[in-house]
Amino acid sequence: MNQNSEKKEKSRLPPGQHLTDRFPVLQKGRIPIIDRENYILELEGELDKPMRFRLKDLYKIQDKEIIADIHCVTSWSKYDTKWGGISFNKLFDLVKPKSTAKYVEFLCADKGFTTTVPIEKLHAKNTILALTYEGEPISEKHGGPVRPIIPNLYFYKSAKWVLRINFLKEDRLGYWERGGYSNKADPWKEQRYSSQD
Ligand SMILES: Nc1nc2c(c(=O)[nH]1)N[C@H]1C(S)=C(S)[C@@H](COP(=O)(O)O)O[C@H]1N2
Ligand SMILES: [Mo]
Repeated sequence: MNQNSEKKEKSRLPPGQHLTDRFPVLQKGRIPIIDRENYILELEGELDKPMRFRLKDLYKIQDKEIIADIHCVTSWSKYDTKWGGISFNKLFDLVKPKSTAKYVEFLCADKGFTTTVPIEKLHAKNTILALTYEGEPISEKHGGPVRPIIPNLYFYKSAKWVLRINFLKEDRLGYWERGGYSNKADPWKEQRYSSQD
């Protein structure tokens, strides 16, 4: 590796992170098992057209694949993870967020887990509502059947096992955020703890 490419590799890793080839599994409690046949995703809150989707209907509207580096606040990063699913722009075309929709809250099957992001974070072009990982339906342990992938923020914002997406006027702290982690969660600014917000 010449000096230039070494420098490039380094700048790809946010401050305080180290690279792993594994794919660690992290959640607050047990892995919930979701019945994919009867799964329903609800989009509600500040929307002109609140909607419910069955899993097979979500598969029909897939429009995007991303290859993303992911960064966990516990300091591991993994390069080039490949996810497929639905761009949030496409979802927004369907449910039509009102101008009052400023934040998006994800509510999950492991009861009590929530996380919220400002709506504009979901417009980033490397951000999707994911259904597949490396070409296969997302496994149970990695949050299947449905999870957002938001690589620009620490990975705790990429909620696993999402059942409801609630569009909010005001921000609302999530599970790890109430527990002392940053609500901003930008790995490049190393926003790890709520004391930094
Ligand atoms: N529903 C739910 N989503 C969650 C969590 C959780 O506890 N529950 N943990 C978060 C954290 S801290 C991380 S690092 C990633 C881990 O995702 P992975 O297990 O696919 O690596 O999921 C995030 N999403
Ligand atoms: Mo994490």
